[in-house]
Amino acid sequence: MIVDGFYAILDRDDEGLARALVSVARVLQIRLKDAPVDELTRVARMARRVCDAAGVALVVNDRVDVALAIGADGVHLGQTDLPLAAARAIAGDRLAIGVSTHDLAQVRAAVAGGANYLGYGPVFPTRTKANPSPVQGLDALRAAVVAAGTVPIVAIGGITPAVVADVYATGVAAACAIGAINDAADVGVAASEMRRRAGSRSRS
Ligand code: TZP
Ligand code: MG
Repeated sequence: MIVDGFYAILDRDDEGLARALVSVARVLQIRLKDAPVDELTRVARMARRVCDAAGVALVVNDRVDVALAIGADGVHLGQTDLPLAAARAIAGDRLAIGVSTHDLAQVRAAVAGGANYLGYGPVFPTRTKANPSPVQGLDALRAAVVAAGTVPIVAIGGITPAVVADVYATGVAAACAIGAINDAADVGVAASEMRRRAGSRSRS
């Protein structure tokens, strides 16, 4: 799975939103924090269909079992989810494994543990995540890119069309936004605006 450009997160059971997101993203993560696992599985199958039609990679948040069951390309793990080594023991090379990181020690540990890509943030203040880690800023993001070496970093947290070019300028492989698109009055318009401001880094 190649992590590059714009990385979108589907945070609800909404096929229209999924279609808007895959029109700009190269990777779509499904992240339903409050859904029971049967609902996550059902919505992930919908997302799989939408991603296949668009040629976009699909990542499941939190659940290695669901990711394997629905034929996802990857799984995304936080610092308190199944540890990376345990996930790798289950998934082998069938899934790319992404790990959320919030400081340089976590970046180094995830790289040493063989993560395929890293999330890093929150780069800016966010209202989307409950109990977010401290805001990192662009300088810390740049340092994380250096520390990660060849492992791609996805920047997350408070990213809007207005700052997405500054985020790419740090050297990250990808940028991710939830609220700036998903919570917009018109998600199609918001996705187009993100595409315009992300320039060549979005799907064209
Ligand atoms: N991890 C760090 S910040 C964040 C996650 C899942 C939420 C990002 O959402 P938004 O709306 O793009 O700030
Ligand atoms: Mg998690």
